[in-house]
Amino acid sequence: MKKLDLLFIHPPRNYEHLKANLNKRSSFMIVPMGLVGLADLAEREGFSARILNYPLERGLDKRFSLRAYLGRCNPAIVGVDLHWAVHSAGAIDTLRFVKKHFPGAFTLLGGYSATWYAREIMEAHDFVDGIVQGDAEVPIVQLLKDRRALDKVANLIYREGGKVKDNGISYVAQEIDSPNFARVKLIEHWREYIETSYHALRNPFCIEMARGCPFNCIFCGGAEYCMRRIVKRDEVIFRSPARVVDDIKEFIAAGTSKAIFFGHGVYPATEAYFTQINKLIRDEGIDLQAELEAWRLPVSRAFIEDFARTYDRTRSIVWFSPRSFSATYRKKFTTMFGAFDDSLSFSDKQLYDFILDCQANGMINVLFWDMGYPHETAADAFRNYVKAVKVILYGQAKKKRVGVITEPMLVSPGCIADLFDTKMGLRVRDKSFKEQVALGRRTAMRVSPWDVVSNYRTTHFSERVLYLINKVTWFTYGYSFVPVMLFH
Ligand code: B12
Ligand code: SF4
Repeated sequence: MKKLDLLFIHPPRNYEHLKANLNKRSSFMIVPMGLVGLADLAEREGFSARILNYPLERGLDKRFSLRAYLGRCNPAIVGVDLHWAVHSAGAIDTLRFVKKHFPGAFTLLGGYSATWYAREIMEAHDFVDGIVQGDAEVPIVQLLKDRRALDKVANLIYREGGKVKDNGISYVAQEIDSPNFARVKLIEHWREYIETSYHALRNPFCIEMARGCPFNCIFCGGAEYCMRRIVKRDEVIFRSPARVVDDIKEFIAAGTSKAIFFGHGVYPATEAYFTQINKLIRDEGIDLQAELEAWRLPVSRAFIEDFARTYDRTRSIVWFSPRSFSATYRKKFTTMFGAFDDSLSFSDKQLYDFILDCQANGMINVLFWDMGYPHETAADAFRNYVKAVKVILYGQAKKKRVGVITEPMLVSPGCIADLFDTKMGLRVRDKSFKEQVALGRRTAMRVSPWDVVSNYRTTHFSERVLYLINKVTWFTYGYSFVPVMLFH
């Protein structure tokens, strides 16, 4: 049988609780968007490539056998994504299984979390042959072309003569126009993937637009400061608007969905970029529902109007994370950490203007509120909660579509809160890969509020208290979505 050159497997979060999570958001079945680009590049270089989404396959067929699938396609390289740390247990168990039954396959990991934990993983798990650290476009092609010259593969950490060798990170993508990130047909059961992501998980297909972020939100592993350390990226790069629209057109042409999620946010410096994309979408007459996150305020009224007239306004969503609705806490945070992280340095007026502009243009707003910020006291949390309730009640009285959500935070590996936790009044658990795997196995992590998980405490709130507040407040927020669904 002809060998498949490259098989990517998107792993489940864990195998222990997979059955309870199938077809739910907590199955974590979204595939890293870069993976489609890698499979596309491999094909264009003349190699055969597929993406298998394990949690999706199990959701479609409870008796799905990975062993039988691997037997059929006989892959030379099996790459498992460990982009999100929540997949630590599932990713490592998948590769262990692959090596056990198909010892001839080259077992590979990649993604942010695999990069952060690369040495620990290589030293503890001899069934992992290599990890591509950081961006993988050039390394994956090099690996496909010659597996006898591993020392020449950029960004690879691998084994030689029983020793771990690290080539270091020399490749950081400077252009991402050439890959095609929307060739969804490279994913097994791609139609079902798009439909399940959208309907069951509420996650429209994510469109790749950029690499990196210019901001330093303290809980984010993809912040500028962290990107420099983890993947050696020191500047944000963007795809050209025309290539973004090419991908959107290719995605729509697949015929399964007309909904997308923009993979980069809007903030003052990206308004012009999005405006160019919007114009191309209008010029092409593409009928599209879009979801966009505002990464910083203000977002100008002109931009919101432009966005609303480009996309299906009744179903498009503009997201924003105020983090705290309490202006008092925001000021406190900004005084302490604002020189570094300015995410809380907006005024109530900017927040309300933003919501009212989106509402005046008929769109839905979803606002994320986080719990357990540094030095947030019970009084801060109470003010935060009362203000959130006011926003909900105001929206309902005026028949506005504003939903408010909170979920407990998991500290991302290598983020600022992880690196400097004790200096910031936090105490983070699960810092090593071993602990991430154990955390992954411990809980079913069903959707809030039934099974919430956090991995840190603050000076004012224990993990237990964060957990309880989340359970209690969740119902208020759940209720905020009633008008979002009712008022059209
Ligand atoms: C857009 C985005 C999303 C989108 C879409 C993501 C998608 N389909 O890729 C949505 C909203 C769906 C999302 C969801 C989640 N996200 Co998110 N997301 C982002 C964001 C803002 C940008 C990601 C990005 O630009 N990627 C760039 C693309 C091109 O890279 P890529 O897909 O990773 O692929 C490249 C490499 O990583 C590598 N690679 C990836 N996989 C593999 C596998 C192999 C074998 C190889 C060789 C290489 C390789 O090669 C690719 C090409 O170079 C980042 C923040 C940031 N600034 O980065 C957070 C971020 C990545 N997300 C994060 C998290 C935690 C999540 C969730 C777990 C949140 C949750 N609790 O639900 C979920 C997971 C969903 C799931 N598995 O089902 C964290 C990850 C931290 C960590 N180390 O674990 C980040 C860093 C934000 C944060 N708060 O810290 N996310
Ligand atoms: S959370 Fe902050 S740092 Fe992370 S991607 Fe969003 S805006 Fe950038």
